Amino acid sequence: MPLIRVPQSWELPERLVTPESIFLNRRRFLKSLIGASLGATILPLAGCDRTPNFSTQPQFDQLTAYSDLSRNPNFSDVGRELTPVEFATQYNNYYEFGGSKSIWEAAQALPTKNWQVEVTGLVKNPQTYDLDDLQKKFPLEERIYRFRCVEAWAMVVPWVGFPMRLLLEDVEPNSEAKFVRFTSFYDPKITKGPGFWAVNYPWPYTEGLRIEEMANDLAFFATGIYGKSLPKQNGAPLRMVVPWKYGFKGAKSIVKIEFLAEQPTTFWNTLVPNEYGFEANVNPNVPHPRWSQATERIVSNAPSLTWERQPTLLYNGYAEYVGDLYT
Ligand SMILES: Nc1nc2c(c(=O)[nH]1)N[C@H]1C(S)=C(S)[C@@H](COP(=O)(O)O)O[C@H]1N2
Ligand SMILES: [Mo]
Repeated sequence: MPLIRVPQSWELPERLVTPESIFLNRRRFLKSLIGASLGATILPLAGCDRTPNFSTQPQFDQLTAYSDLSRNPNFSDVGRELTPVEFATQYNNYYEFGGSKSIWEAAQALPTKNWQVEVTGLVKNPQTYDLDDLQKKFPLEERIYRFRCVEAWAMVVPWVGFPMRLLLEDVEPNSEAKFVRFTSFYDPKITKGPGFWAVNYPWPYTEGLRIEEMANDLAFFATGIYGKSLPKQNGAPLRMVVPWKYGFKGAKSIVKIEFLAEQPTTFWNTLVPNEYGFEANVNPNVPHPRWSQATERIVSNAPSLTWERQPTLLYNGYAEYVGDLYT
C-alpha cells in the first residue's frame, strides 16, 4: 500500500476525521503493529469518503409528531438553511452503537419505553422523572440551533424540548452545587457498538457543565427533532443540546443528572484530555491538536470532501448569549 502525502486537515475524508474514537484506536493499533514511526502517517483506505445513502429513512416516518408546537421566535433563524432531516438522522455519532456515522439501524435496539431520568446530588428536591411527566411538566417549544461537531462538520437542526433551566429550578440545587454531570444509557448487552476497540473506554458516556452554563437560556433538553419525537440514533428519548459547545458535550439518551460540588470526570475528557477539554466551547482560534477549527463543513448529500465550507463562529455564533460566562 503506497503512502500518500499528509493532506491538509480540511482535506481529510470523514473516515479519517473521526477523532473521537476510530483514529485514536487506529493509531494505537498501528503503533503496536508496526512501530511508532508509522503511527502519525495517514494511510489511504479503500472506499475512503463514502457518503451514506440518505435516500431512505423509514424509522422517521413512524415517530410521533408533536401537535401544537410553537417555534421560539428568538431561535427561528440562524442564517443558514436547515439540514435536511435525512442527513441529521442518518449521519450520527453514537459510539455505544458503533464507530461509524452509519449507526442508525443499530441504534434501533435502544429500549426507550418507560424511560426514567434520575436527578440526584446536591439538590433540595431529588426526582425520578418519567419521560411523560417531563414532557407535561415543562412546556415544549421548537428551537433552531447551529450544531457543530469537534470534527469540523456542522448542521442546522430544529430541536423540540425545553430549557435546562426549568429542570434546574424544579430540583432546586443547594448553594454547594457548582457542576452537573449527565449520564447516558449504557448496557453492554444492548449497546454493543464499541466492540473490542473500546472495551476499556470509560463507559457509560458522561458529560458535564458548570451550573451557570446549565442555567443559560440556550442550554436545552431535546425530546424531539423536526417536529417529531427523537429518533433513537439522535439520543432518544432525552438528550442534551448545548449549541455553543462542540457536539460531544451533548450527551444522548440521558438516564441520570447529578449536581456536584466538584468538576466531574467526563467520557472524552478522561480518554484524551488534551483534545477534548471540559469546557469545549466552539472557537475558530483554538485549533484541535490534529486540525484547524477555523472553518467547518456543512453536511450535505455529496462526498464529504466537496461539502461547502463556512467560517467557524466564536461560541458557534452565540456570543451574545454566553460571552459573559467566559470573561
Ligand atoms: N451517549 C452518547 N452521546 C453522544 C455521543 C456518543 O457517542 N454517545 N456522541 C456525541 C457527538 S461526538 C456528537 S457530534 C453528537 C452527535 O449528535 P447527532 O448524531 O444527533 O448529530 O452526539 C454526542 N452525544
Ligand atoms: Mo462530535
